[in-house]
Formats: sequence, structure tokens, C-alpha cells
Amino acid sequence: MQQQSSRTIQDCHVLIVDDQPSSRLILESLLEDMVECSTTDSASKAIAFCRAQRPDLVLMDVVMPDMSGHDACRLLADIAETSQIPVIFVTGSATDEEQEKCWDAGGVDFVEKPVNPTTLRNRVKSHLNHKMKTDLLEQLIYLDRLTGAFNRHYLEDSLPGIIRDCLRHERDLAFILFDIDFFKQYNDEYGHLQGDTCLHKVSHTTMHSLLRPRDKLIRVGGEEFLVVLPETDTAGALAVAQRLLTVIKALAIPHQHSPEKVVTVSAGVAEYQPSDDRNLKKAVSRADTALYEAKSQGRNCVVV
Ligand code: GH3
Ligand code: MG
Ligand code: MG
Ligand code: MG
Repeated sequence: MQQQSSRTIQDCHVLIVDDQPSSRLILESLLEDMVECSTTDSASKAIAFCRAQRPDLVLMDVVMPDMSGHDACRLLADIAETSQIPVIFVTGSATDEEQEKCWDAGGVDFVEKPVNPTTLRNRVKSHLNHKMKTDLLEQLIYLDRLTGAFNRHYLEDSLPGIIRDCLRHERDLAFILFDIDFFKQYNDEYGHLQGDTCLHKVSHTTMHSLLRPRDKLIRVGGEEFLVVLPETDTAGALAVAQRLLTVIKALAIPHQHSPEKVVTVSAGVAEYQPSDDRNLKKAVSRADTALYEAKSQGRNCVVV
């Protein structure tokens, strides 16, 4: 899901996967005036690309040397962060048996080679329109309107998948819990509307400071946010938290009741431990304890 509201087909991004340069060229030339296209020549590169870039649609060749398009599609469906990307197969053979394999693998559609330009363009357009509607619905369900960050429902629904990926691949997963300092006094001094503006600025600055698309910002309470950092250990999360403190302070939002005279935040960092089992609450409660410690150490600091 993209954290933005009104998109058109031109804003969508399609990944073309085919081991044959000529096929990639044909597909790209048929679509490039309509959507942003990227191309890659192998299934494994396609999976890496999808994890990093989250295209809106994949046009997937079936026969490739490193892995079949069907297997690549199954792998994408099995990774939490790529499971929502629709895959259209571009297949040399459209026998009943081959069609069945495309549907079984989880494809949303298929196009036969040599491609008919009208069929291709309209199928791509139709699936992108569907994807944009799904994204919009997800935004309505999962995004907090005031701050643009994800809400608690997103946390509850997405975390099982993120934890499953982390356990399966033995990858690190860290959390930062941060909270605006002296925010009650900020509201009392500057008013609730300006308080809302401050929340919006802090949230957007945080989102822009998170470098990877898989890092997520969630508003878990009034002025309390959780940053979920897959593939990040405690040291990495600490570095991110320190960067967040710096960029938020650099916003220089005046706050006369703060010792720094500008809005600051305090943060607690914790890492998910496989011994937590699938219980996220333990890791978040460790981050909460660390945040509490940061508040008692005088605020505007990070505690692990
Ligand atoms: P600390 O430094 O210990 O974090 O103190 P604090 O004053 O920030 O914390 P406290 O929990 O006492 O106050 C949080 C304040 O956040 C109180 C509440 O009115 C305000 N708040 C919560 N949600 C919103 C919101 O959506 N908009 C605005 N403007 N204020 C909010
Ligand atoms: Mg091929
Ligand atoms: Mg606070
Ligand atoms: Mg609070």
C-alpha cells in the first residue's frame, strides 16, 4: 500500500520480468507511455525488486532459467510485504493446462505471447485500476488521517506476517517507541489545532527519515508512535532513533515549556527476540520500559 491518496494510472509502476531482451523491449514499448515501467531479466531479481520497490503490478514471464514464473509468483505471495502485488503471466502457451498453472500459482490474469497490444494495455489498465481501489480502501482502513501514519489496526493485521518472515529467515526485527515531550503543555500554550499541526509535522518528518519502504510508522496513541524496523538489530534501531531525535528537533517548532525551547521527542528501542514467540507485546513492552526510562532521564534522549 502506498501512503498517498489520489493516484492515476500514470503514477503506477509496473515491473516487466522476462529473460529475453526482445520480449522485455516489446512489453516496455507497449506500456511506457501509459505507466512507469521497470524491467528485469530473472525471477530472483524480480523478487528482490518487489521487496525493495513494491511495484503496483508484475508482468511475469513463465519460462526463465533461474526459476519458473509460477514459483516466483508463489514466493511473492508468501512474503508479507509483496503478497498484495498482482501478477499477470505472459505465457508462450495458453493451453488449458498452462492457464490452470497460472491461476494455481496465484496470478490475477495471463496474456498470451505474441502479445496483442490492445489486450495487454487494457488488461494492465484494468488491473491497475483495481489495485488503486484496493490501495485506497486499505488507506481508509489503515491510515491515521491526521498524521498520515498507519494506525493500530494496521499494526494488528500486518505484524503476524512481519514476524513470520522474521522467524522464517532468522532476520532481525527492531522497534522504536517514541513520544513527544511535554505535549500537554504544548497544547495548553499553543492550542489544540496547533498541536495537531505539530503532530502532522513530526509524523511526516519521521516518515521521510525512514530510509527503507519496509520501515513503518504507526501512531499507537495520541502523541506516541511506533517505528517497526524489519531486518534491523538494536544497534541499527538506535542509530535510526538518534537520527529521528535530531531531525525532529531540527524542525525547530517553538515550545516555550520545553528545556530545549523547541519540540523534542523521547524514544525507547527494543529488539524482537525469537523467544518472544509470536508475542509482539513483549518487545513493545520492552520498548515502553525504555521510553519510560528516557522520560525519567530528562527527555530528548534514546534508551535501549
Ligand atoms: P511527556 O513529556 O511525559 O510525554 O508529557 P506529555 O505532556 O507529552 O504527556 P501526556 O501524556 O501528559 O499528554 C499527552 C497530550 O497529548 C495530552 C493530549 O491532549 C495530547 N494529545 C493526544 N492526542 C492528540 C491529538 O490528536 N491532537 C492534539 N493536539 N493533542 C493530542
Ligand atoms: Mg522466458
Ligand atoms: Mg508526551
Ligand atoms: Mg504519551
